[in-house]
Amino acid sequence: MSVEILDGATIVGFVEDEEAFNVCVSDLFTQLDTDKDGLLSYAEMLKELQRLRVFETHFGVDVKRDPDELARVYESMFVQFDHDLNGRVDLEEFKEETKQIMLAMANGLGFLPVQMALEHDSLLMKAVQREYCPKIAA
Ligand SMILES: [Ca+2]
Ligand SMILES: [Ca+2]
Repeated sequence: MSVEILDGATIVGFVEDEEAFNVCVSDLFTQLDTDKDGLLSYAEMLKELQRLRVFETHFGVDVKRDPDELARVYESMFVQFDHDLNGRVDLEEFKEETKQIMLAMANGLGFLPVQMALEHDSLLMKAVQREYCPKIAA
């Protein structure tokens, strides 16, 4: 974890740089796909869903602590990714939904830069690094 300065424009710039974004998302997908079958199950997605939810809590969107309710939150997030509802998230679904989520984050952030603790392998960290180290995108 490290604390970085982030604003909406940084995220939008990252998402709109299709090549860099695709590489980063594919990379994350491969990392999450622990059994290497090319699809993400709910269990495989859980780590990423928890990470996304941390972001939501950061903005006070929801603060639920009841474990049953949390499980429902994660399940509904998973269904959001699983566009064809076959119980697995493929790379296309993952890319599409990640893009939507990141754009929604960018909207939430607006133009005001905020300080945020980011995990090193998270997409948001990649968005930040890309801005400061253009070599990563190349
Ligand atoms: Ca898998
Ligand atoms: Ca699916």
